[in-house]
Amino acid sequence: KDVTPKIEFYSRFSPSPMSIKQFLDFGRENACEKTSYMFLRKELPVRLANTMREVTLLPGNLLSQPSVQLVQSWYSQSFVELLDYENRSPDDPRTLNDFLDILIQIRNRHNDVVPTMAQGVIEYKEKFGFDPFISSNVQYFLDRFYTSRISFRMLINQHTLLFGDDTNPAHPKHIGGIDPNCNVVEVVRDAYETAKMLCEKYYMMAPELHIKEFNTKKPNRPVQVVYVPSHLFHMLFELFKNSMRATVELHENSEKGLPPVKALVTLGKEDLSIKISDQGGGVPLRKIDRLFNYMYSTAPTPRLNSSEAAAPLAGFGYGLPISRLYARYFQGDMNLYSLEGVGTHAVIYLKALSSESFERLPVFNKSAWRHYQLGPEADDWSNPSSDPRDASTFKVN
Ligand code: W6P
Repeated sequence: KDVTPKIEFYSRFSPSPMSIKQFLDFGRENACEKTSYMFLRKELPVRLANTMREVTLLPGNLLSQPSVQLVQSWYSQSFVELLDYENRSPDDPRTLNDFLDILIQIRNRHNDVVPTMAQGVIEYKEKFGFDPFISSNVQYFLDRFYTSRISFRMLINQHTLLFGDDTNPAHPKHIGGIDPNCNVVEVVRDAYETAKMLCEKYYMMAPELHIKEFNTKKPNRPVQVVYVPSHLFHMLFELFKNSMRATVELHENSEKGLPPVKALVTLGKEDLSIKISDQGGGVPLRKIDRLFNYMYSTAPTPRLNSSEAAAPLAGFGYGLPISRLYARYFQGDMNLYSLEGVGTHAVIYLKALSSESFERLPVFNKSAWRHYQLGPEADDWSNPSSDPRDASTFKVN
């Protein structure tokens, strides 16, 4: 059955962003499974269709790679399965149960989307090499594609956690995946300890952690936020792995031991900020963008040293770019400030208020379409190797 007209139909709707506050309010006040069902049976196909239309704009040579085709087939299958519910009444008791099952099935089908797309990029690079136009398109596309995936899983997780059988016994106060009183320092410690175990396993040592906390709203109270702890953990774990690796590799033979990794957690009126600082020697500014570049950081090509690439603590896969997407997903951000020769500060910004943390979602429209035609921004700055093209022209002989 050809579902192209349905994809076209649903892709004409823009996704409806939810705020964390809305997720919370909906989950708390006698959460209604029928309402959730009615919302999702439309919203999930809308988000899938927006993404599926955008996939087709990828360069043909990338789109045709087997891994990318496989991912596309997962999206089609899930889209078709959701269409089943277009006309199924929420009052039929089987509908809600079937819907729950199908959501779990869809979530599992999409578990390996990230490594499979990465494989597609590797396949492309092996055949066609690194191309700045393609890289810019891939960057634009994957940022949007993975953001859409994060949002899709957020919606599915809320529904299955709120209405599935498994009421989370470890976290009875959580509303689905959201902790209304997420203690940030606790997540920082947890992510640090997890990274530390990996670090010790491979290097037999790990830097210590020093934490400071400033709550300018309620001094002397721990910094809390309404947030998805698993997202915060994901970002912090990635940053700690990077900081630890840099620290150990620079200092492992030093007599003074390892300089600690430092965490600073601050809460202001608008922003909740988390800074992770290391003294791992830093990264020159010229190379910082690469840490967030999918095409650059995926492939075997830029990996100079295969023993380095094999180190599981390495990070430097898709960890950093995807961590930044998690931060941006609810209107935050993540930046790296490196001082070459000394070390790196990584800062995560989150919205302090749950009413301001709306989902930031890609929309498939004319403006998105234009990005794929344009490619990297036209070079309207001087090129040091050719400007002035020939100074001798201006010489007076
Ligand atoms: C480094 C490189 C890096 C990336 C991300 C976070 C921290 C660090 N430290 O040296």
